[in-house]
Amino acid sequence: MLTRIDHIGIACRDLDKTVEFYRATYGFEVFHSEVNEEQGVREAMLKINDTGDGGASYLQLLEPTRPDSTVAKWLEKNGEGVHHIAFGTADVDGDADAIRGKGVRVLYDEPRIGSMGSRITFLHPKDCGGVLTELVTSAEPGSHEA
Ligand code: CMX
Ligand code: CO
Repeated sequence: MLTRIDHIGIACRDLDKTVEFYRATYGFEVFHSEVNEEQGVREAMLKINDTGDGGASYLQLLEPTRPDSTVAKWLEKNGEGVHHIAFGTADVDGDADAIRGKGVRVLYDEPRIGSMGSRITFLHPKDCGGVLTELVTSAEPGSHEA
């Protein structure tokens, strides 16, 4: 069951500059940052609020690490802006299977590793009204370095 907005992914060309915009404009601080080479991104997670399911909602600021990455290609075509939304669930495997059964393309056979040791998969934007949609199950507390 999808129980929260886990994050909104925002593509940018300059992560440090974008982090500074969110800090100076809204007062949001970086909760966690990392490089995910598989996804081709350098990212910062800004925590906005806790959620009723024990998780939290974040902004995920994304800068490409290489020109052939999905985010680099997207930036070239669209410029900076909202890249995807992510729903949180305790069971990404079960929810991805259920959604696949409804005829929506799930991009990965098995979930991959996302922010903070989470397990993630994506739904094809063309099957979701033009919205690239991610499903996330957070890592167990304590199983990663924040
Ligand atoms: N939102 C909405 N539509 C999108 C999109 C996005 N983020 N990215 C691509 N599309 C649309 C394109 O506009 C294009 O539509 P048209 O044919 O009408 O022009 C179509 O999808 C195909 O786009 P493309 O540019 O040819 O891109 P690809 O098919 O090579 O890749 C996708 C699209 C969704 C398969 C790819 O972006 C992907 O695998 N995404 C999942 C991984 C990811 O985004 N990782 C970065 C974030 C990591 C994280 O969140 O942790
Ligand atoms: Co994401």
